[in-house]
Formats: sequence, C-alpha cells, structure tokens
Amino acid sequence: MSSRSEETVLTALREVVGKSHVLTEPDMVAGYVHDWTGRWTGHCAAVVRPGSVAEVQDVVTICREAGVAVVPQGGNTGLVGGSVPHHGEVVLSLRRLDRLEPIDPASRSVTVGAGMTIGSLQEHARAAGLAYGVDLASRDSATVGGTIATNAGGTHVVSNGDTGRQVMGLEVVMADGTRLSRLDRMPKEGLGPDPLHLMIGSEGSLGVITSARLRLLPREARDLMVVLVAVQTLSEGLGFLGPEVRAIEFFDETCLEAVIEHRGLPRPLPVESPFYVLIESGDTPNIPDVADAVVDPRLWVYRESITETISALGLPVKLDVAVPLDRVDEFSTAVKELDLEGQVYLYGHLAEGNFHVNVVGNRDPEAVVDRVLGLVVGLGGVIASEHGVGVAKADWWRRTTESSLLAFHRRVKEALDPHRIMNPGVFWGD
Ligand code: FAD
Ligand code: 2HG
Ligand code: ZN
Repeated sequence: MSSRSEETVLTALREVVGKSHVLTEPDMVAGYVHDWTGRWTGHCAAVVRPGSVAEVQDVVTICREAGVAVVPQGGNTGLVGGSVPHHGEVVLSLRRLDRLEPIDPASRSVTVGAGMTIGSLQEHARAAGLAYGVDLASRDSATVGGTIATNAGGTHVVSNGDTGRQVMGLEVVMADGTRLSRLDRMPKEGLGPDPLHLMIGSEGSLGVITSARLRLLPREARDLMVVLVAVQTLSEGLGFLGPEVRAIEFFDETCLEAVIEHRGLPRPLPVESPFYVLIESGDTPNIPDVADAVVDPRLWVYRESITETISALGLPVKLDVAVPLDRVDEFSTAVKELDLEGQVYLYGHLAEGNFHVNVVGNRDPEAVVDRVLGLVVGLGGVIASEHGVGVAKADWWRRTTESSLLAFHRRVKEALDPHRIMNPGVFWGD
C-alpha cells in the first residue's frame, strides 16, 4: 500500500470506529503483533478495534475495497502464529465485542460476543448453576471467537466434546462485508448445509465471527475426584478411562520436574516415573491398588502450569499432534529417540491421542517440525490436533492433506474470500 492510500484507509477506519480505536503507534500495537510464545513477530498498518457488528462490517468493507488484508484477533493466545499480521495486514481486534446476554434456561444456552473471554463465560454460566463445556489454561485471555475459529479442545473433550460441539448458533461478517446471522437457528433444522459448520476451525480465513450462541451444561451435582497416577506407559493410563471420567491428561517426568522447580511446588508423589496421568472423575477410577496415586483437587496445577513453565525456560518449538490410541506408546518412545537437539517435553490430552511436543534449546526449529510431523504421519496420526494449522503448519498441511480434501478447501476459500483478504497466511501460506 502506498503511504497516500494507507492514510486514506486509516482515515476511513477512524471515521467508523473512532480515532482512539485505530492504533498505529509502535508501543500501542506491540501487544497485537507478537504471538503469545514470542516465536512470531509481525507488523501492521493498524490495529482496529470495532465496538459493534456494524463497525466490523464497515471495517471489512473498507479493507476489501482498498485490497488490504485483515487478521482477526481475539485474545492472541493462539500457538500456531495465526493471529499475527505477518505481512502488514490490518489487525481486527474483536475484544470489544464482549456482550454477555442473560442465559436462556429453556434452550440452556447463552449468546455472547466474540470478544468475551472463556473465563468470564464460565463465571456467567456458573452463577446460573450451569457450566460451559470447554476449559483451557488460557481461559482468562482466550475468547469465544478465537476458540471457535481454532475449534479449541482443552481438558474436557473426552466428556463434553470440542468447542465446535458447543456452538448452537453463530453470527459472522463475511469477507464481502455482509452479515450472516445463524444465531437463532432451531436446535434441529433441515434447511440444507449450514454455513456455521464451515466457520468452526476456519482460523479467520473465511470470515469474522462476531457473536455465538453456546450450549451450556448442567453443573456437576457433586465434587469430582482428581487423581494423579504414576505410569510406565501411556496405554496403561488409557486403561483408567471409564464412563464417569471427565478429563484424562498426561505429562512426562521432564514436565513435572520443570513445574516443581518453576512453581516451587512439592513433588506430588514419592516416586519418579516416565509418565503421570491426571484423572478427573465422577467416581473412583479403575486404578490398581498397587499403583502410585494421590487424590487432591489441587493436583490440576501440575498440568495447567506446564505451558507457562516451558515458556519461562526458553523459546519453545511447539507441536500439537494426535496419533491413534493404539500407537501412543510407540509415538511417545519414538519421539524421544528422534535427534531433536534440545529438551523435549511431552504432555497432552490422553483420550484424544493428543500430544503437545515442546522442544526448548534447539537451534533448528524447521528440523524439529519435520522430524516430529514425519513421525506422526508415519504412524497414521494428524499433524494438527487442537491448536489449528495457522502459519506454523501451513506447508505440512498443504503437503499432507489428501488432494480431494485440499481441492474442497481451495474452492471454499475462492468462493467465500475471492480477494484473499481474510487472514491469507493461514493454511495457504503467502
Ligand atoms: P487468537 O489467538 O487471537 O486467534 C487464533 C486464531 O483464530 C487466528 O487464526 C485468528 O485469526 C482467529 N480468530 C480469532 N478471533 C476470531 C474471530 N472472532 N473471528 C474469526 N477468526 C478469529 N488451545 C487448545 O485448543 N486447548 C488448550 O488446552 C489450550 N491451552 C492453552 C494454554 C495456554 C497457556 C495458552 C497460551 C494457549 C492455549 N491454547 C489451547 C491455545 C489458544 O488458547 C487457543 O488456540 C484459543 O482458541 C485461541 O483463542 P484466542 O481468542 O486467543 O484467539
Ligand atoms: C495445553 O493443553 C495447551 O496445555 C498448550 O494446549 C500446549 O503449550 C502447548 O504446547
Ligand atoms: Zn492442549
């Protein structure tokens, strides 16, 4: 963009959202152009903070007419570089869209603005005796819009499903500036394919989510039991799965040692073991009497502190993958035998075969990505499990997605965003 046309676009944007919501000064935009991990740093013409759906429509229209690409951004906690403006795009921050409507007890749902944080949504549901089914350690910053756009998983997928499963209705601003509302969608409609499904997991590449109607769950009637068990293998941990299990997570000894040291916590069990499994359950899980186990609701801190701890130790290469459940032992052994040249941390969501492979101290991140994802593909797994593709895995996504599926995605992108203004770097690269 020439500086003349950039000034024209900025003036038009200021007229729509007000001067104070178009940020251009480096110190003001800094928090929007770096990702949470610090791995990606971009630059942008401006950060625009609309306060209503109509303003989002106008911003998108101005950008499309000027041929300026837009990166939608929620809490900026994404871990695949998808919320960062890599090539001077306008950052469209949705945080001001944080409307929280009263809960509808009849449909047991709530309509919320895309910028509402998951933590505040959980609080709102709790106050009405209900619960929101998705939970993740980034809850105080991650937003409703961002979690739908990435189809976030989190700790309770085994019992409640992923974010997509909670979505009952959506409002979206499409790349041509039109508003498409499916907020009042009936619970059961037979009116043909619903665009709502395309938006879940679209990572800002097809439109801007401005509002959502989300399913709420009855709150647990009794306290849940939280157990930490030392195991030799992850398949041993999978044996603890039962109908009352609400969450089943794992981490390795390297993670545990790091968290103990970083948080100044006591060792939770008097043993050292290759892996630990954390179970939250409505009944006593099926754990053998001889197992080393401890029961305490506060044990969650050992699992939830891992990401923050690793970041304090260095700049990690992060991979979020999944393998078939009958290959979890093979993967967990093989990944440690790869020559990754750094400290490897393994943790994740066990029931989904999900692994967060974090590597700190490596000088060749590309080699780490290639080796780990190569192993995953060889075992019949998926290269992106719950954080999305973003820019981090765009190459691998294009290389490993089956050609008919890739052709489908290409047609959808061309149809809904023909001028490629919606987050063009994710999935498709530059
Ligand atoms: P952002 O980071 O701002 O954006 C993420 C993507 O969504 C980008 O591509 C962006 O363009 C797009 N986007 C954002 N808002 C919109 C919108 N309104 N409309 C259209 N597109 C939009 N993830 C998990 O799945 N499970 C976990 O357990 C988990 N734990 C985490 C723990 C920590 C400590 C951290 C830092 C991250 C964790 N994450 C986890 C990753 C992250 O929190 C999720 O990916 C979350 O969904 C991102 O939400 P956000 O609002 O921060 O989105
Ligand atoms: C988790 O499950 C998150 O803790 C973050 O998905 C994983 O930081 C990571 O790699
Ligand atoms: Zn996770």
